[in-house]
Amino acid sequence: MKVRYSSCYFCTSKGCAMKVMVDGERIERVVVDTKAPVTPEGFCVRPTLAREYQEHPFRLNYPLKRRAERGANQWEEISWDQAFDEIAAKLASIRQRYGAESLATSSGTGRGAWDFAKSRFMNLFGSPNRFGAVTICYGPRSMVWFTTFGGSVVPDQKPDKTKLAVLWGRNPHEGGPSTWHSFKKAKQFGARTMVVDPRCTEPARQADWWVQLKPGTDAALALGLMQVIIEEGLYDREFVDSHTFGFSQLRERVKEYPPERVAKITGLSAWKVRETARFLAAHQPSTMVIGVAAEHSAPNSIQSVRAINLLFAIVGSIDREGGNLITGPCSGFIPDAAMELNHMLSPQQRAKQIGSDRFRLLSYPGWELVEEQMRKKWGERHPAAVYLNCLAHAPSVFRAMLTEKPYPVKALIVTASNPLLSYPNTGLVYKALLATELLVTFDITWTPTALISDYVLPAACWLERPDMGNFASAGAYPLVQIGEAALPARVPGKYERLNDYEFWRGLGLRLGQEEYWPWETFEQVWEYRLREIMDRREVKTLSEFIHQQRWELDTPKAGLCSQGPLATPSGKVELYSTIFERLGYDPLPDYLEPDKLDDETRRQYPLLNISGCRTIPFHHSEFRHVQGFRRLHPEPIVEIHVDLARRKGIADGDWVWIETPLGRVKQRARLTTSFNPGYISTQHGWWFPEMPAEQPSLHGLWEANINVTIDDDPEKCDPISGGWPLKGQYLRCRIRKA
Ligand SMILES: Nc1nc2c(c(=O)[nH]1)N[C@H]1C(S)=C(S)[C@@H](COP(=O)(O)OP(=O)(O)OC[C@H]3O[C@@H](n4cnc5c(=O)[nH]c(N)nc54)[C@H](O)[C@@H]3O)O[C@H]1N2
Ligand SMILES: Nc1nc2c(c(=O)[nH]1)N[C@H]1C(S)=C(S)[C@@H](COP(=O)(O)OP(=O)(O)OC[C@H]3O[C@@H](n4cnc5c(=O)[nH]c(N)nc54)[C@H](O)[C@@H]3O)O[C@H]1N2
Ligand SMILES: [Mo]
Repeated sequence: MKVRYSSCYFCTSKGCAMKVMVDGERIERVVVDTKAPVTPEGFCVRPTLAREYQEHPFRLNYPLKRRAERGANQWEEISWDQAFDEIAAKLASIRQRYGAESLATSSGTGRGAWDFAKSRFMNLFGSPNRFGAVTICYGPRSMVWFTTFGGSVVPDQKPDKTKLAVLWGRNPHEGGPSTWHSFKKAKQFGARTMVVDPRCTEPARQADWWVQLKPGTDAALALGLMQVIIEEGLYDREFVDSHTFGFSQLRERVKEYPPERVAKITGLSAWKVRETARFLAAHQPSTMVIGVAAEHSAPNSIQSVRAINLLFAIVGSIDREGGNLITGPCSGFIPDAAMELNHMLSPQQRAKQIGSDRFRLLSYPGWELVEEQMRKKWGERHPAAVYLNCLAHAPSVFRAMLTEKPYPVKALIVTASNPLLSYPNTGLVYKALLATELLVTFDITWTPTALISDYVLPAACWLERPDMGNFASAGAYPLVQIGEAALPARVPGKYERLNDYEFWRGLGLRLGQEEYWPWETFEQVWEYRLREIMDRREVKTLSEFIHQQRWELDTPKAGLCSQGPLATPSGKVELYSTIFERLGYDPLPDYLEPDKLDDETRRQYPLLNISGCRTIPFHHSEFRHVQGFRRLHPEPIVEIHVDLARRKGIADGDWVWIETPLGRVKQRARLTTSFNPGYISTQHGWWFPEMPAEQPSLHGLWEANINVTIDDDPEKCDPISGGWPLKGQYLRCRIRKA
C-alpha cells in the first residue's frame, strides 16, 4: 500500500490536504494530512466516501459523441484524438462565420487550480465570453476588496488577540468545516461571537449575539451600524485618519441611515441596531467571514459587500493582528493571473464582452482599472485573475444564444459546472443551450447538462491529478500547498480521463496555439510555477517538493497600511471608491430598494425564498448519484415556519409546491420556528439520477430544481456586478400542499 499526498476538491477552493492510501488502482482509505496548514481542521464526511465516488458507474470514462437528437441519450464512444479534432474543426468554422466571440465557456465554483488554462485558451482563441458562478460567488467580494483595500482580506484569528468572531450571512456548520472549527475555537478561547442571518442556524444558536435581519437588507444594516458608530465616536480614529480616503463623504452618507430608518428596512428594532453597533465596536479586533448571501441579494449585492467591509474598516479590524489582514501572493510563486496571457486578447475583443457595457465592475472595464493598481504593487504576479474578476454576464449570454443579440453565440464549452442546475431560470437556460450549434460538456460524472450536449468528455477528479487550492493559486493568500495524483487518470481498458489543464491544452494545440502550451503535463505546470520556491529549497521535482514539505507560507502580517501606498488609486483604504466613481457607479455604499417588483407580484407571491442554503453532504448539484452521500440526505427539503404551514394545511413531511410565474417544483416540508413566517428556505441542485436519462426527464431535472422558479432577468440583477438574485427581496414565491 502506498501513501499519496493529495489536495481534496470535494468542495470548493481550498484544496484541503489529504493522505490517500492506495493499493494499485484502488483507494483503501483517505485521511486528513494533519501536518499541513490547509485542512478541514476536524471531521468532514466527504473524503470518507472517496472510493465510492471515484469508482462509481456514473463516472465518465471515454469521450462520447451524440448519435441521435440531443437528449436521446444515445452515444458513440470515440478517441480523444477524434474528439479534439472534431471539436476544434467546428470551433474554427464557427469563429470564421461569426467571430471568435461566438464561443462562450461556463464555469462553476472553483474546483481545481486549472482555471487559468481556460482563460489562456480563450485569450488565444480571441473570445472574452467566459461566464460563470463567480459573478455571484466570491467575484463581488474579491472586486470589493481590490478596489477598497488593494488586496484580498482574510481573517487572522488569534487566541490572545481576537475579541470577536463574526459570521455574516455564512453558515459554515453546513458549508465550511474549517470555518466552523475556527468559530468553535474562538468560543473556547473566550472570544465573543456574532452571527448575522435571517435563520437561526447552528452558529446563530451558539453565538453571543444573533442579528436576525430581513433577507437582502444587509447594506442598510451595515450603513446603520456605521451611523451609530460614527455618531457615538466609537470608530478607530487613528486608523481612519491615517489610512483611509473619503471618511467625510462616508460620514455624510451614513447620516441617511439612522437606527429608526434602518429598523424599518431590516425588521430589527432601533434598539437592536444601536446595541449591535456598540457590541461590535466594544469587541475589537474582530474577524469577519462574509458568506455568499450578500452576493446573492441583488440589487444590493455589491453595495452590501462594500458596506460590510467599510464597517469592519472603520472599527479598526482591518490590517490588524487578530482582526483581518490584507494579503497577496506567496513570494516566488507565479499566480494564475500571470499564467492567463491576458495581454493576448485585443482591446477590440475585450470590448465585445457580453454585459460589460452595463455591468462594468466584474468585467473588463473594472478589471482593467484594478489590474493597473495591482501591477504597481506586484508587477505581473498580481492576484487579479480574469477567471475570478472579469466575466461575461451569464444571463445576457444565454439571451444572446436565443436572440443573436448583441451578436450570435453559437458554441458553449461547459467545464466543472452544471448550468441546468446552478443558474436561475432553468427553462431559459435549457432553450439557450439547445439553440447552440456546438455544446461540449467536460465533467467527471453524468449530469443533466451533459445529457443534452453534442460531446461529453471525461474529466479526472482530484484523486487523479496534482493540484493546489484556488485561493493559493490565484494569489489571494501567501500560502502555496500542493498535492499529487493518488491514482492514474488513464487505465487501459477501463477509462481514459484528462485533467482540465490537459483538456484546454489539447484543444489549443489543434487551434494553432502550439507555442503557448510548452508544458505537456499539469505536473510540469506546477514545477514551472513553483520553480523559485523549489530552487530555494534545493529540490528538483514536484514529487520531491511534496514529499519534503508540500507547502510554503509567507506568514501575512498586519501593518501593511503603514508600509507605503496600498494598491488603490489613492494608496489608502478607499471608503470612497475612486474606481467605482470612474466606472460611473456610486462611490459610497447605499441601500437600494428592490423597485423592479410590482404590487400585483408582491400580492400574489408574498413569501421570500431563501434559496440554496448549504447542506451536508452535497455540493451544489453534485453527489446525488452516490448512495453513501444520498443516504445521509435522500430528498429535497423546504423549511417552512409552523404558523405558515398551519395556515396552508401543510404537515411536516408533506410534499409542497413552490410556485412563481416561471414555474413550480416540489420539495418536502420540514417545519421550523427558526425564522420568520414570511420566508421559506429551499434547497438547490436537486436532480434524480435514478429517474430516466432521456428527454423530457433528464434525470428529473424539472422536479425539484429550485432554479426552475427563479428569474434571471438582467433588470433584476445587481446593477453593478450583474449578479443574479438567488436570495434577497426579488426571490418571491407562494406555496401549497402537493
Ligand atoms: N438557487 C440557487 N442556485 C445556486 C446557489 C444558491 O445558493 N441558490 N448557489 C450558487 C453558487 S454560490 C455557486 S458557486 C454555483 C455552483 O455552480 P456549479 O459549480 O455549476 O455547481 P455544481 O452543480 O457543483 O456543478 C459542478 C460540476 O462540475 C463537475 N466537476 C467537479 N470538479 C470538476 C473538475 O475538476 N473538472 C471538471 N471538468 N468538472 C468538475 C461536477 O461533477 C459537477 O457536475 O451554484 C449557484 N447556484
Ligand atoms: N455542504 C456544502 N458546502 C458548501 C457548498 C455546497 O454546495 N454544499 N458550496 C460552497 C460554495 S460555492 C459557497 S459559495 C459557500 C457558501 O457558503 P454560505 O455563505 O455559508 O452559504 P449559504 O448556506 O447559502 O448561506 C449562509 C447563510 O446566509 C443566510 N442568509 C440568507 N439570506 C441572507 C441575507 O439576506 N442576509 C444575511 N446576512 N444572511 C442571509 C442563510 O440563512 C444561510 O444560513 O458554501 C460552500 N460550501
Ligand atoms: Mo459558491
